[in-house]
Amino acid sequence: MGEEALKEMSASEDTLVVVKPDGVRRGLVGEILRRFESKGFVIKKLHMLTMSRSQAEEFYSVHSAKPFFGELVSFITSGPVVGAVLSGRDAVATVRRMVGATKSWEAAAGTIRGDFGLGLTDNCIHASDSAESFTKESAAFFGQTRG
Ligand code: 3AN
Repeated sequence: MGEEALKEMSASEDTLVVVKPDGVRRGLVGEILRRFESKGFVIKKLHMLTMSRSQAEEFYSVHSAKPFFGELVSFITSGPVVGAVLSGRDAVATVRRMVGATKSWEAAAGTIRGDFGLGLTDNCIHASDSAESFTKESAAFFGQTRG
């Protein structure tokens, strides 16, 4: 295998996105996943579920000391969500750029948050911010599900 091909392989990583309850309620699951597939990411896992309170607390544990933690947990448990493990080049950073800024009203046009909402807690989608967060969050999200 050539040096370029090896470099290409090592640049591939996994990240987790979760379409939040507002995104699911508004029928945006297909549009959001389409953007990632069109970009070239491969969906390695896909699962719809409604998080329990304890699952949400584990999922958002890095934010447990934040003043908005309660709001975050209430919102993410308010309805079904769709989680996907996406695999591809520089996935964590590239997916975060496609997701856009946390405050949807400030997010750039062309990003998911920039195109589909005005919310803060209800900002359509969550995406892991590091490889370490991906490991923790996907364990919390997928738990014992197979595959
Ligand atoms: P991001 O999702 O862009 O990584 P974080 O990690 O800063 O944003 O925050 C996690 C989630 O917490 C956000 N997606 C958003 O839903 C919520 N959040 C962030 N800041 C606030 C805030 N000041 N008030 C309420 N919710 C917030």
